[in-house]
Parts: sequence; C-alpha cells; structure tokens
Amino acid sequence: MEKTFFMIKPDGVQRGLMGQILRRIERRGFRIEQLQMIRPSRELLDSHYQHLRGKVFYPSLLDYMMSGPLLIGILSGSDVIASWRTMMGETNPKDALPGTIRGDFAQAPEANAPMMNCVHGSDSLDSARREIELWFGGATEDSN
Ligand code: DAT
Ligand code: MG
Repeated sequence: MEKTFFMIKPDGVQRGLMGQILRRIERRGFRIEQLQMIRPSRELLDSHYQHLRGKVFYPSLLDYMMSGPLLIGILSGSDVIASWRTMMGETNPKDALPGTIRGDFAQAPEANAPMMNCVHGSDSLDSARREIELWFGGATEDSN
C-alpha cells in the first residue's frame, strides 16, 4: 500500500485544527500508520526543505516551522500521495479552493510574513520515501 509523509504545521497546531484535519483523514479512509508531536531541529528542517534552500523566503519559512510543535505522521492508502495533496489544496492559501484544508483553514499571507498553510504532504513517491526515512527512520514498521 502506498505511503506518504504528512505534517500539521505550527499554525495548525496552535490554532487548534489538529482534530478537524485528522477527522478529514479518517473520513477519507486513509490509515494513520504513525503520529508524533515533535519540535524539530534546524538541521532536520534544512534537510526536509533542501529544495528551497537559497530562496528569499527560506529564513522566514524556517522561523515559522520552528515557532511551535508539529504533528508529523505517515498515511497509507490507495494513491494516498496524490490524494493527500488534493485534500491539502494549493500551496498559497489565497489560491487554495474552498473544500481543501488550506482553502478552508489557512489564512492568506500578509506582506513580509511567512506563508502559513497548516499542512504538508510529500509530492512524489521519491519524496515520500525520503521524508518518511528522514522523520521516522527505522520506526516505519507496520504497527497494525
Ligand atoms: P508545498 O508545501 O505545497 O509542497 P513547496 O514544497 O513548494 O509547497 O514549499 C514548501 C513550503 O515553503 C510551502 O508550504 C510554504 C513555503 N513557500 C513555498 N513557496 C513560497 C513562496 N513563494 N513564498 C513564501 N513561502 C513559500
Ligand atoms: Mg513540498
């Protein structure tokens, strides 16, 4: 069964949205294989966001991601990588359609503020494998 890595980001945790977001995952029928609250190191985030290092917004992205705890997890299910991306909606909350998590819950970015979009999901099979290994290491065995 396909697996993906997901997060509820600090804005989602701080605004009390974990329950509503997890409810959507359960309602959609994806299996939650792993779930953990974490305060990641800068090194871990640097590795996670390696494709964005050097972007002008990168320092504020890291500050935002270190501003509070994250909920990280692994989902499994049919086509879960693409389906979870569809459920999340567009990266920028101002473009995210109503009905998506970002479209329903995330707030449009203000000038010079980080883009806070509540959730993360791996964008390909390769990145799902890489991110599951990065965040959960050996802890990905099926727990039933
Ligand atoms: P996604 O989270 O939809 O996979 P991404 O991987 O391109 O998008 O970017 C990772 C995060 O970086 C994204 O959730 C928010 C931030 N980000 C991306 N593009 C940005 C931009 N143009 N300005 C500010 N923040 C941005
Ligand atoms: Mg991404």
